[in-house]
Amino acid sequence: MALIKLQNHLKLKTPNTRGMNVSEKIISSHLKEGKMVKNSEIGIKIDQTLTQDATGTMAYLFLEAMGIKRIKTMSVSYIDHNTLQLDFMNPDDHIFLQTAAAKFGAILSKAGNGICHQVHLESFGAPGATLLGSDSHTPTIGGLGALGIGAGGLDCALAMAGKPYYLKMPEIVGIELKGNFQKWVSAKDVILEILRALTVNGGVEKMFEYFGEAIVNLSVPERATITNMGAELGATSSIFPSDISCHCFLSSMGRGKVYKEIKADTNSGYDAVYQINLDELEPLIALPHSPDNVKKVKQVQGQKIDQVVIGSCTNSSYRDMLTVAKVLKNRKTHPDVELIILPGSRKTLQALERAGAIRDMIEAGARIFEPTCGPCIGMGGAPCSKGVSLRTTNRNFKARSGTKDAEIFLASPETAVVSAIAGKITDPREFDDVPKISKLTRFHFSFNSLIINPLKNKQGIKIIKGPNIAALPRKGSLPSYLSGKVLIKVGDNITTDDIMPAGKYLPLRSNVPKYAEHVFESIDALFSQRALKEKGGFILGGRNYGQGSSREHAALCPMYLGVKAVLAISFARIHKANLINFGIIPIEISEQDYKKLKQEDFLEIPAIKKTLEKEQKEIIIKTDKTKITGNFELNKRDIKILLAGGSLNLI
Ligand code: MIC
Ligand code: SF4
Repeated sequence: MALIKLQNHLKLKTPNTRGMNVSEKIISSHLKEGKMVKNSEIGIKIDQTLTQDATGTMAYLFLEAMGIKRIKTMSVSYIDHNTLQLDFMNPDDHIFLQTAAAKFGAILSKAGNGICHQVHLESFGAPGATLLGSDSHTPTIGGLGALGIGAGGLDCALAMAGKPYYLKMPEIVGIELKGNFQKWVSAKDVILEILRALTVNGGVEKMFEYFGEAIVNLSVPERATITNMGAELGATSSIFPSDISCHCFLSSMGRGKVYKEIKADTNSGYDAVYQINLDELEPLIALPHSPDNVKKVKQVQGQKIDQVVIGSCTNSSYRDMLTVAKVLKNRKTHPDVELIILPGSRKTLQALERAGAIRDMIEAGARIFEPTCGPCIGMGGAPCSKGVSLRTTNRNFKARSGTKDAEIFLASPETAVVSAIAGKITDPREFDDVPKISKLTRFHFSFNSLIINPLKNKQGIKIIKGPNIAALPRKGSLPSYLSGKVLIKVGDNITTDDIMPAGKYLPLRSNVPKYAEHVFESIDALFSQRALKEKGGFILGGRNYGQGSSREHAALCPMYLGVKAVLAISFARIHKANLINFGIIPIEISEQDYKKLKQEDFLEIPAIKKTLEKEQKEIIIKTDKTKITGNFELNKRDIKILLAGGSLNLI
């Protein structure tokens, strides 16, 4: 066990006697509303936003519905999740995004330019800035000392319109890194160790800040691997200080000018502190079907694999790719293994090409895919039936790869490449010596025709909407009384992938009525038909309901089907905000009551409107046989939104 909790170490001293840590410095310099008191609501100014094609079409439709003329933030609209263009639907989304970016004044990163988080790190991120992204891995930017937060597209649209972003002031957890990595151990093993110890809901309402003697040796892309997968902990964000490493990285990208130092004051502290001794860390691996199902690689060594995928926003940097290429040089991938490699950005791809790394990969038998999300989101590269795929991605939820009965393991690029050669899961420490890789101090830049900057004059720009871009569905304000059946009862840690599958359905992201046909499809194929037949009803969930991605379709499509409230033991942060934004009431219930209720039960919530209007915390829910008490964890603003039937109605 490399991670330990430190008692009474650097704990927060009283606010007026201490300095600030990095998270507090950034939050306080952006604070618009509220006080930095743990768990109370704050509103912060957003400097930059990021959207991607799978969530971006909605964000821009919301901007249009709000009547916004020109956005107020530095915003980049990325096309990276779905670039396969199997028919008109996907390219129509791309054209919509390109024309909407031009109209509203956002930068467009076209299909093929790379994965949003990797490109943002390389080309747009700035230490000390706030970045709101309609993608749960937006905290990747924390590797550069910026505050990145994932949210739904509607919240991003509001930020683009210049509104503050509201969140609960998180608990700030310090993670001290000390010692040195053993050979073949890397950043991915750090975050897998944290996931092993703290689990997928261990970060809810928390922000993780890294410090300690070992961080000087970590480059920005290594730090970004760690902050990226803070999303898998359910954390609000994760961050490293901005120091010499950031300066080197920004200079190598030709952006040294945006560097500024941001370090924690020496008399600052954290709400809780953990320590990881890197000397004790071993290569780790997450087993199917959850990123926190972590074991030592040596415990599963020998497991035969069919596929290895190296890439995704977690591990697709030049550093990771070059390491992989060096290992592959003059070697061959195992004949029974398909090796797919996706560099994270076109810039990285170009640098690898110049370094001869792509040649080494190709000669070893790797398939090189375009820099996109691809197999990570089930958009191509699916494993065979019952296939075993070892990936450097960040999520291994069941069916996410596109193959329902496939088994996905998550590990570092080092473990992945060595296993691709061996044909089975292999502890890389049993391999030859670690290849030496030298840092690239300066990336070569050619004109990037895949980045389109907004024109100053937007006269004559028309947003083009193909037939797949459907109108936004709306709902009325909250009625005084709710009733209906429990349409489905699900267990703990239900992901937004379970609620709203992505993969082959990504082209339907701009078409809510069509996409809604697939709600809960992998758990219960008849859900959407039943919901429509019953004219809506309730969803019953366990703990951490809605973990994972930021996709607001997991709220928007159930809303379209008439879902009125979700009763769950607890909710994941982004999904809860999305439910509220679309007028679906999140109601917390006890574990005992959860056990009492079953699918098909008829529920009545007689006084819903009055109870919310009076800001009461509890509500009586009647069932056929009994009564249970539901709880609201809502603030005044949430209540206003719910009474109006969603954020758009309120605006
Ligand atoms: C994911 O990794 O699940 C996604 C696809 O990037 C999502 C966003 C989406 O569903 O479009 C995320 O992480 O928020
Ligand atoms: Fe794309 Fe996967 Fe990263 Fe989501 S987790 S942004 S799908 S690469």
